[in-house]
Amino acid sequence: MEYIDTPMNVSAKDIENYKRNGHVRLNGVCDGAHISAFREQVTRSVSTRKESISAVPMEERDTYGKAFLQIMNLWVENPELAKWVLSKRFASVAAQLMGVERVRIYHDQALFKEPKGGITPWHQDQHYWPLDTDKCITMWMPLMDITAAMGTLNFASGTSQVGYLGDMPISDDSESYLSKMCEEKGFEIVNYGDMNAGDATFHSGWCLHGAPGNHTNTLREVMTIIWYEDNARIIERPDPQNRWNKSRENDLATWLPGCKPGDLAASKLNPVI
Ligand SMILES: O=C(O)CCC(=O)C(=O)O
Repeated sequence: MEYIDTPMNVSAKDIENYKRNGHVRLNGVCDGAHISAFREQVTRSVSTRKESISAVPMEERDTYGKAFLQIMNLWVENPELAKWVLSKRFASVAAQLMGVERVRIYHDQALFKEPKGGITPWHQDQHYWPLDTDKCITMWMPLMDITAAMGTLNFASGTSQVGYLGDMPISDDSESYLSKMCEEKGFEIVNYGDMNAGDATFHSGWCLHGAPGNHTNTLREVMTIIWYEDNARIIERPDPQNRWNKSRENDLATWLPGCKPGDLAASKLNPVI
């Protein structure tokens, strides 16, 4: 079997840590012999997209614009990259951490933090996702060796078990409100520091996280992939828990085309792995 379709075994201790903290770091998820091929396909796809160049000077952008270049769902345009994004190796790690048999892909995104790029404000990813399950996970993988000074993620341990912390899209407001909340509630903040290309952190949809700015002159090249458990549904409408917001509506139209509230979350963009 090809390397990328050979499942990777995750230890019971790493699974336990993920369950407890909502995040975990695993080294060598893509090994040194293969990461350059993955990086080549990502950078090839990124270079074809207009979002990969910002003509606006850093100091004139808002906080979100300073945080990173965000280039989404690259796999659909590049069959060579699709082999990586839809690979069983990466998906097997996601499935083991969440304790499920099969996952579906939600979307991928390259997150390139530019030299002197700004902070990534504290946020919860699941604020944006219309998925009626807590079993959602992101793999965050540097495509090059990176130092903490380039902006490795900060995680607030245990927030994944608390769930929804407020209607907070990524913004200056989410940064100030959620950092104050972390202090008050005493959530431990973990940053895994320098990482080699192909190491990865995994965090759950409700795990509060952010990142410092990129204090170096080097572009931080990171690829992310998001999966959720197979058989998950889209939140009903009206929702007794009142979970609908504008971001979830946009995500439903973009990443689950043709699906409606209450349906299985299973559009043509979400193959099972
Ligand atoms: O790369 C970053 O700075 C932020 C990443 C992030 O928020 C995510 O992958 O969910």
